[in-house]
Amino acid sequence: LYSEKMKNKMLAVPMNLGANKAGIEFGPEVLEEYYPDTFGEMTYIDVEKQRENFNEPNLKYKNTILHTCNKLAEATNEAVRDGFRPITIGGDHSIALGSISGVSLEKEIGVIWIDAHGDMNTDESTISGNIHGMPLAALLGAGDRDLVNCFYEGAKIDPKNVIILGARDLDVKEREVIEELGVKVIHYDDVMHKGLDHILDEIKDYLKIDNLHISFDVDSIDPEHAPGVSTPVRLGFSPEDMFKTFKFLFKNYSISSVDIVEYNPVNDKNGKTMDFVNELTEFVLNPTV
Ligand code: B3U
Ligand code: MN
Ligand code: MN
Repeated sequence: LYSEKMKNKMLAVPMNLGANKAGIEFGPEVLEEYYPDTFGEMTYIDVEKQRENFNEPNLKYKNTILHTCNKLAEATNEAVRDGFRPITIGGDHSIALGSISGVSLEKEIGVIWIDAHGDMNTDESTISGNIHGMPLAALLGAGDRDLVNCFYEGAKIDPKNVIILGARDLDVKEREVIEELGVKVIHYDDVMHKGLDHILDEIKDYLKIDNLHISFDVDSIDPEHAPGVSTPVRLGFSPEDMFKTFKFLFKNYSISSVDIVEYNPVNDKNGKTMDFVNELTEFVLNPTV
């Protein structure tokens, strides 16, 4: 086990404005109610509504999202300085802009972005205008300046230290941003064709960095097993494959920090997404490999 046993700091961010969809904001409180042993110790980062400029339809709710991400970045930064591993429970994926910015100020990190989507849009490439489709691009220095300069100025991570894993729904112009920045994408197609073991070897060969942040979007999982997300995409990882992937990551890297985002209890069926999120979080809190 490469990752030392670390104390965890659980942060909850009931954000739904990045997805512009109702339901995701209830994720943390539902998890806390049903699984108090896992989620009972979370510190909430409240979403305080800011005045918005609705002349920016390509950056919906930017001011409130940025305000929240700055507060979250303060919290993850303090956690890292105090020797904790920050675990951020969403909320939609826009909050990764904050969680990662707080950590990257303290240490150089790589990022594995496990997602059906790329979240590599900019305010120019986006179709939806939803900021949860943009955080990875902003962290790499692309797109709206205010997003790029969240918490501190400039890019937070280096494209050579980033992998998008499991993509199966990329926008056409988003693909151009990915190409321009040179970010490695392992499409879900590749996982199906090559097999997970081969893919994990490929990750190990590519990501030559000690400290790794895992940004996990629940919609990376097959909607059959995790329907409780805001934007389901057909196919995707089985829960077993994801546990195997997490074990591999904790074994081979020093995991600095983790996000678990986009769980939407409103779309869940029989609590199966909630149960999965609980199990995955239990593993993250107490990893055994
Ligand atoms: N790429 C689309 C869809 C999307 C991104 N992230 C999620 N959905 N969850 C967009 O809106 O940018
Ligand atoms: Mn995402
Ligand atoms: Mn997604």
